[in-house]
Amino acid sequence: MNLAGKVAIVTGASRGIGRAAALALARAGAGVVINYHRGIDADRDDKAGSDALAAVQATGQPAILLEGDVARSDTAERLAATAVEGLGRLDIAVCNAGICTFHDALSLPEELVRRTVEVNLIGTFLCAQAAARQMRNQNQGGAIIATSSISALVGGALQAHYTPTKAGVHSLMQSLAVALGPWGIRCNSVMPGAIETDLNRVDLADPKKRAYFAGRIPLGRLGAPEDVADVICFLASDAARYVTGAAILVDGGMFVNLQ
Ligand code: NAD
Ligand code: RM4
Repeated sequence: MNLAGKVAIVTGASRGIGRAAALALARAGAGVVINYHRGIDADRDDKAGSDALAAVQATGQPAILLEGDVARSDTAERLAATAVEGLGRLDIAVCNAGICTFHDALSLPEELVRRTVEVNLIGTFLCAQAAARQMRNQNQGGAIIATSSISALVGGALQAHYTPTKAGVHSLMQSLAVALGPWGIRCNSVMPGAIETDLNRVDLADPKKRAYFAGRIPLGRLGAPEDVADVICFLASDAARYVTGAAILVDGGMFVNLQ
C-alpha cells in the first residue's frame, strides 16, 4: 500500500486495533493524527497515548496526539482541524473508537446503554461527518473507514447495548457511501471477529471462552490488531479505489462457521 503524502485521523488509536491501524497507515507513508480518550485511569491512558505517538513517529512519518472523547461534539471538529493545521490536509478517517463493557441484558443500566451508543455510534457519525466536510472542501476524494464488528451481524448475551451500535455503524457507512460518492469519498467498514485487545482481555481470560473461540474459528486462532489494521490500510488505499459501501469481515472465518 502506498499512502505517501496522505494524512489520516484515527480515533481510539492509543491501544488495540486503532493503534495498529495508525502504525500501518504511517508505515505506508501517511501522516497521522492519533486520538485517544483519558478515562478513569488517566495516567495509564496518557501513557498509552504517548507510547502510540512515539511508535508512529518512529516510522519517520509526522504524527500528532490529540486527547478527546469522540462522544463530545467538539472532538470531531478538533480532529479534522488538527489534521489540516498540523499536517496540511485530510485524506483518510478511521473512525475506530469504541467501548464494550460486557453486561447482563436484564440488568443493563440505562446510563451504560446511552454511553455505549454515544461513543460507538454518535461518535463515529460525528467524526465521519467532520472528516467528510473537510474532504469535500479539498475536492480530491477521500476514504472513511469505520470499525464495525462481526457483532453487527450476530448477537451476544452480554452485548445487548453494544451489538446495535455496530449494526448502526455498518449502516452509517452504507448511507455515507451513497451520500459522499459524488465527491469521490469512499466509506467502508471492517467487521473484526475476536481480536485480542484490552477491550476483551477479561472476557477472553476465561479458558472456556478461549477454547470456544479456538474451535469456532476456521483459521484456528484469535485475531491480532495487525490483522485488522492491514485491511483498514487496504480500504484507505487506491487498491480499493472502486470499493465503497462495503463491509469486510476480518474474523478468521468465524461468522461462516455454523456447525
Ligand atoms: P481497546 O480497548 O484496545 O482500545 C480502545 C481505544 O479507544 C483506546 O485507544 C481508547 O483510548 C479509545 N477510546 C475509548 N473510548 C473513547 C472515547 N470515548 N473517545 C475516544 N477514544 C476512545 O479496543 P479495541 O479492541 O482495539 O477496539 C477498537 C474498536 O474495534 C472498537 O470500536 C471495538 O468495538 C471494535 N471491535 C473490537 C473487536 C475485538 O475483538 N477487540 C472486535 C470487533 C470490533
Ligand atoms: C467485538 C466482538 C468480540 C468482542 C469485542 C469486545 O465486537 O463482539 O467478540 O470480544 O467486541
